Amino acid sequence: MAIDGVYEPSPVEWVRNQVETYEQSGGTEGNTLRGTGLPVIVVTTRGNRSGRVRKTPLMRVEFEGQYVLIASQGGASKHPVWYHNLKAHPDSVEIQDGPAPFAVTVREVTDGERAVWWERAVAAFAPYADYQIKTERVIPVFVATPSR
Ligand code: F42
Repeated sequence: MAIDGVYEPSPVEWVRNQVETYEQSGGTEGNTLRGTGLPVIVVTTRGNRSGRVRKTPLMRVEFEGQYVLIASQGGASKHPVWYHNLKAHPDSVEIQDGPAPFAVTVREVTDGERAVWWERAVAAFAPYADYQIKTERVIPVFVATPSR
């Protein structure tokens, strides 16, 4: 079921365009990170302050039906805003990985569980390791499980 509310596109043009292309093509276009050929998904969240619907492309890291979401933001010093959206509304989340979005529940993982998922993420997208070196924050890791 779609998340109710007003959709507020990203203020960043290339991110906004990627979401639009992905959605309009049913995931057949705009489905890789520019210049890499590596697959992306589109994650819908609810804004933790505005309550508006937000859409964020992230790398596709799937393992046995679950997805890992890495709040790396290129190794920036602050968490991306969507981190706070997921923490505030972990049950108002959808993933699009192909033609149609589906509902998921997310949880942040820590310690040993984080280490296992982090390794999977770096295997799929090696730059995550560089991003962790670049920043003093521990990059948050979420596991997203499809709702039944
Ligand atoms: N970012 C990652 O962190 N990890 C990835 O694996 C990743 C992959 C990726 C692949 C393709 C691609 O196109 C982009 C990719 N990105 C990846 C970048 C990602 O899509 C985001 O652009 C990036 O992580 C920054 O996320 P952000 O949520 O900080 O985005 C900012 C620019 C943004 O949209 N800000 C909005 C704004 O209007 O300024 C706010 C959006 C928002 O959610 N607001 C909240 C609300 O309530 O509505 C709260 C506002 C607040 O201040 O608390």
